[in-house]
Amino acid sequence: KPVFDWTDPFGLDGQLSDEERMVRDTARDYAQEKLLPRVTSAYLEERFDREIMNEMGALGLLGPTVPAEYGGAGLNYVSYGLAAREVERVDSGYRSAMSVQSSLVMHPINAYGSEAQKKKYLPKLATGEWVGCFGLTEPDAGSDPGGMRTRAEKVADGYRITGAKMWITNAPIADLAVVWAKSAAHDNAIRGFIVERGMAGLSTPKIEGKLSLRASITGEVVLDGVVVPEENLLPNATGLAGPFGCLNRARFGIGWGAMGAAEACFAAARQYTLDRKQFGRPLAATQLVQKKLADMATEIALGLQACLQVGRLMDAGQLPPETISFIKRNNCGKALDIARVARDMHGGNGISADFHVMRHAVNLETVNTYEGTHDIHALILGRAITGIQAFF
Ligand code: TGC
Ligand code: FAD
Repeated sequence: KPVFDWTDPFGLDGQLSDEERMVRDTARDYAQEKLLPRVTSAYLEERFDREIMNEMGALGLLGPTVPAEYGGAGLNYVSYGLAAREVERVDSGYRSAMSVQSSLVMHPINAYGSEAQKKKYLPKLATGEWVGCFGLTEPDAGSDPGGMRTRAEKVADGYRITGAKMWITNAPIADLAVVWAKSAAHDNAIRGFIVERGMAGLSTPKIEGKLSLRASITGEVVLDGVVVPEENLLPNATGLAGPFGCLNRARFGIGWGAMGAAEACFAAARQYTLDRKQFGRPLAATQLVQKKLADMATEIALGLQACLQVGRLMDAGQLPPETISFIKRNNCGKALDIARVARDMHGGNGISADFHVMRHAVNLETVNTYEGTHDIHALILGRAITGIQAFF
């Protein structure tokens, strides 16, 4: 008789290829052995350890879908999602660092860049020798990036960029930024530019005092008339479809990653309530606790199965972008609910950093917000379902 496995009720493992399992196991071993031991101090001290980028690079976790000729691992998107799940099982901030580098920096250079740009930047980004960031959001343009104010004007041999980007993951430690700006020389269309550290007029101040995602470094990207050479314009992306093409991939990884955080909280709540006795018996022997565990297991199993199907469609080139909103929205929202309930099930211990669940819960507040908020993805789906846009 088949045996129920609470860690994998739908047999996800059996639906993966040998290569996908190997990627997952490599990412899991790394995350558990190298990331988990340092996450609590990093979180409490609001610190991102720069060498993590080199460690991830050495394992092929940066730009895993980028072709090998540019330093990537040439893997499929299901493998990328499985790696995101394992890293976020430890901390959403570490997955953030990985997904920004992979989907928001390496992907646009690979998909929209010139041959010279690919050769110059991708190998160094793949090893983690260089760190990149992605500047789309501005102080007055978050959910509505089309309202951005950052401008590029044509000057001799290049473009002068003026504006400010806000809430940018990795910005303070980045060697380069992929910056999106309205370009006067291209009918005010949004274009992507590669801005390098050291260019005059560029600064990337750190945003201090975050109460969420504290093991990830976040900053501004201030562009005070930065002149970039013509060869730093991404030649093959015009309009919002450029940045959205990157967001599709990052949102896909977040769908998987949020489930990793949820799995960590579910496993912790299960073990805690089995071990903890009140009223003379384990908390797990109560009906209320068992219902909570059953709800968590259900949402995680459904969420992961959806991720796998979305990944299979993506790898087959048959995925409408709107479908990604299902897993970005639902998995982030459900992971946040699961983390909050897991925190509650730990009682007073639940607020201690030692038990990890509250860190996951407050991290997931950000994950539920960035890359399109929960409600923005509802509106993307609402538009796709009705044909009527309700953003304004
Ligand atoms: P809309 O009229 O819908 O579209 C404008 C153009 O873009 C195309 N497009 C897409 N292309 C590819 N993939 C998609 N998902 C696309 N969605 C739209 C569209 O076809 C059109 O192309 P064209 O050629 O006709 O011009 O644009 P809108 O202004 O009405 O957009 C509305 C909305 C709400 C969907 C959009 O603005 C949105 O998604 N807002 C959320 C913003 C967001 O997600 N920001 C993320 C910033 S990056 C970040 O958070 C990184 S955190 C990373 C980490 O640390 O892990
Ligand atoms: P707003 O757009 O002002 O939204 C505020 C609220 O209003 C939300 O609840 C939203 O759902 C709601 N709302 C907005 N419009 C509507 C509407 N039409 N109808 C109904 N409700 C609406 N951005 C980058 O470009 N690069 C990064 O690397 C990056 N990293 C980030 C890291 C962190 C830690 C954080 C917190 C953010 C990051 N972001 C990044 C920015 C992120 O993408 C934005 O915060 C997000 O898109 C929301 O924009 P906003 O904060 O301006 O909120």
